[in-house]
Amino acid sequence: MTTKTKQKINEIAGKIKTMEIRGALDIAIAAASAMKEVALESPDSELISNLNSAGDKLKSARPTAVSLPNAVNYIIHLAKINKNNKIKLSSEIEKFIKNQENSLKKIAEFGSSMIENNDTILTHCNSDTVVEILKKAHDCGKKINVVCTETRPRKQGYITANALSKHGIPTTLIIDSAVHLIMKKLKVDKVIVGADTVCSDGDVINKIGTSQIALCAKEMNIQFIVATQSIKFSTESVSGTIVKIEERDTSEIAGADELPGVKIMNPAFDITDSGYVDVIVTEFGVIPPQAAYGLLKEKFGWKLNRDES
Ligand code: RI2
Repeated sequence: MTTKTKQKINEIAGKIKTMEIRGALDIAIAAASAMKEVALESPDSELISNLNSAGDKLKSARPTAVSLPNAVNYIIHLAKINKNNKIKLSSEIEKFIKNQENSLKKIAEFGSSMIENNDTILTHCNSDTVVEILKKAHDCGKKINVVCTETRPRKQGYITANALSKHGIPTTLIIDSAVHLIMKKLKVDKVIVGADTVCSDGDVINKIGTSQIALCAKEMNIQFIVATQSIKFSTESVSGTIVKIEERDTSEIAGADELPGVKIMNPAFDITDSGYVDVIVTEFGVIPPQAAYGLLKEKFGWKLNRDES
């Protein structure tokens, strides 16, 4: 790998780590684009080893969103079957990236059709996928109100609230701990959240706080919807591998001298049991969480049937 490409990989991995590039889909697309550069500049004899080392660097940037290793592993798979044809390899990688972008539009179609006129919808963190659904529902003429959680400690809820408000959608921002109260007070009809990883048993890993919201929704009989591309389905979970929950730096919560002697924990994600998820909206349609394994088998057959990682 040339020094320039190495630097580029380090730069993208660094931006994913610091969350300058964030959101489970965006990190997958950024990694795939970086891998394409590596593929195009590598001599045939070094193609796979260069992609493996770039892929390892990118995958280590954030451990929880499985879209990242799935994208990297798929590019390596494509390189193995097109190793003597760079033009074909390049166009296959482009196709993969385009498919991810198109999947967002399909999910917006499926998801927005589930929204009814005058619905009040609560969302958590910032998911581009959820934002697309809500914008689409609004563009179709449905009157909706959206409640966004602040999403401590990084406050990604601000990004969601800004995007929706700029799009003309009535939006309310609340602190994370107000969810239970506001669900009752504003008569929330649906919760729609994104995902970082979907396990083969239908459990959903998403931004910390999601599982508490799911508990509240269950208690109040509010529909809990997850919107996600299939790239976030975890093939490893089929063989029982547990997804690692990212622990981020405690400085995101409090300064080193603020609470002397106090241990601070900063897990970035949590697991919502499939029993709390009503449906998962994917680019292939709306499925119950119990259908996650079937989708994995059908769409990731290349990964599950052969050892290509
Ligand atoms: P899209 C985000 O993770 C949130 O957990 C969000 O729900 C998820 O990625 C999916 O986002 P982070 O990068 O792919 O903020 O739908 O830690 O944009």
